[in-house]
Amino acid sequence: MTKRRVSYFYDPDVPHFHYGSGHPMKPQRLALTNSLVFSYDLYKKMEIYRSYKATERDLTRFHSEEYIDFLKRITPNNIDEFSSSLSRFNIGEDCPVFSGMYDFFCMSAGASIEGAVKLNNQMCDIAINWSGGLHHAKRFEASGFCYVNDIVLAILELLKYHPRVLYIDIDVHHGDGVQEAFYLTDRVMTVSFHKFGANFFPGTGDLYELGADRGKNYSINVPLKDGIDDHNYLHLFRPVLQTVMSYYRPTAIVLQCGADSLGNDRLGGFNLSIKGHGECVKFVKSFGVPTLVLGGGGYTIRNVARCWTYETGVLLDAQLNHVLPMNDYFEYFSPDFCLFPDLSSHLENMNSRQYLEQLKQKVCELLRQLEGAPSVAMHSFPPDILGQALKEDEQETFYNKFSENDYYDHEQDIDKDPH
Ligand code: V1D
Ligand code: CA
Ligand code: ZN
Repeated sequence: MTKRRVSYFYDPDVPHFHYGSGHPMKPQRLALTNSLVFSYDLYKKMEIYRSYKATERDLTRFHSEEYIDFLKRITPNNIDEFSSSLSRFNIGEDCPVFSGMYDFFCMSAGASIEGAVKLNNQMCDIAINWSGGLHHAKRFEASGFCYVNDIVLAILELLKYHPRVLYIDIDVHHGDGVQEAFYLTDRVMTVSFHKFGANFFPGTGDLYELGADRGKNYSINVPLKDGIDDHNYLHLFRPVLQTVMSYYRPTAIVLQCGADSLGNDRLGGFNLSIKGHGECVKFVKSFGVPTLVLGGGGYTIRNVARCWTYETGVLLDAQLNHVLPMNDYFEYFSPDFCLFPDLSSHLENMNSRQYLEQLKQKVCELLRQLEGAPSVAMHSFPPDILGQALKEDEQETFYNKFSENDYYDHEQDIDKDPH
C-alpha cells in the first residue's frame, strides 16, 4: 500500500477548556496527545493545521437554530436567566455550562468539517481531529458530554461528493447521535461496537436497531458485555467490517476512535490494549478509502494520549519506540514512561465464545440482506445546498430523507448494484 497523505488538525486553545471539577471529560488530554505526537516527530510526516472555527451557519446545518442560539448565549454568569431552557436542552451534570464552551464546540466541529472538505478536495487521504468524535449530541439537545455533533456535520460535508459514507464507532458507548441523524437514509451506514445493558449509557444500540424506511439495515449495532479483550474484539471487528466493505462499498469512511474502550478506563468496562485498539485503525486504513479519523471518549488521560499518538503513527506508517521520548507532560506517564503499558484490568470477560459467535453470524446475516450499494449520479458542480437556510419543516426531513431532496440528480439515478 502506498503512503497516504495525512492532514492533522489541532488548536492549542482546545485543552484549556474545563467542564468543571469532578467531571470526567478533560480537554487537557488533547494537549498530552499533541505533545506526544510532536515529541515522536510525527509532525514531519503530515500537514498540520490549526482548526477552522465553525460558524453558526455551519452548526445549524444539523442543529436547530434555537439550540445553537442558546449555546451561544449561555455562560456560567448568566445561567439563572436560562433556568427554563436548561432541561429542554439537556444541560446538567453530564453537560454542564462552562466558560467559553461555545468556542470549544466551534473548534472541535470546525476541524472535523475542514477535514471532510480536504478529503472532498482530494488534498489528503486521511484527516485526523482528535478533538472531534462527539457522537451523542442531538439536533435539539446536548447529551453525554457532547453538545455539537461534529461527526454529523462532517458526514454532511462528505455527502456533497460521496454517494456512500461509512461511519465506524469504537468508543465504548453507543454512537446514538450519529445513528439517529441518518436512521432513515441508505447514504450513510453506521456501525457501532459498544457496551450494552445494565443501564449503561446511553441505553440504545441493541442489535435490532436496524434503521428504517430507506435506511433499513443501514444501522449496524454490535452490543457487547464487560471485559472484552483484543482477541475477541478483533475476531468480531474484522469480519464485520470486511462484510460491510464488500456489501456497502463506501467511498468515504469516518472512524470514531473513542479511547474509553481501553482497559482500565475510568468510565468504560472493556479490556482493549493500545495495540488492539490501534489494530482496528490499521484494519480500516488497509481499505485505502478516504478516511476522517476522530477522537471521542477516553477518561484515563495518559492512556488516551498514548492510544491516539500510536494511532497517528499507524496512519502514517511510522514505527514508534516503546520508550516515550521526552515531552511537556512526561510526568503523566510515570512510572513506566512507555507507549504500551499493560492495561488489562481484572474485569472478567463476560462475552462468551457462543455469544460472540452468534452476534457475528447475526450481524453478517443482516449485512447480506442489503440489496446493494446505493448509487446516485452527481451533477459535476454540486451547489452548496447545505449552506443555504432551509425552512424548519424542510429541515425535519432533510437528514432522514437525504437522498430525496439533495443536490444529486435523481432523475439519473443508477439502479442499485445487484450483488
Ligand atoms: F461520572 C460523572 C461525573 C460527573 C458528571 C458525569 C459523570 C458521568 C459518568 N458517566 N456521566 C456518565 C454518563 N451519564 C449517565 C447519566 C445518568 N443519567 C440518567 C445519564 O450515565 C454519560 C457518559 C458519556 C460518555 C461520553 C462518550 O464517552 O461516549 C463521549 N464520546 O465522545 C465524547 C464523549
Ligand atoms: Ca461505539
Ligand atoms: Zn464513550
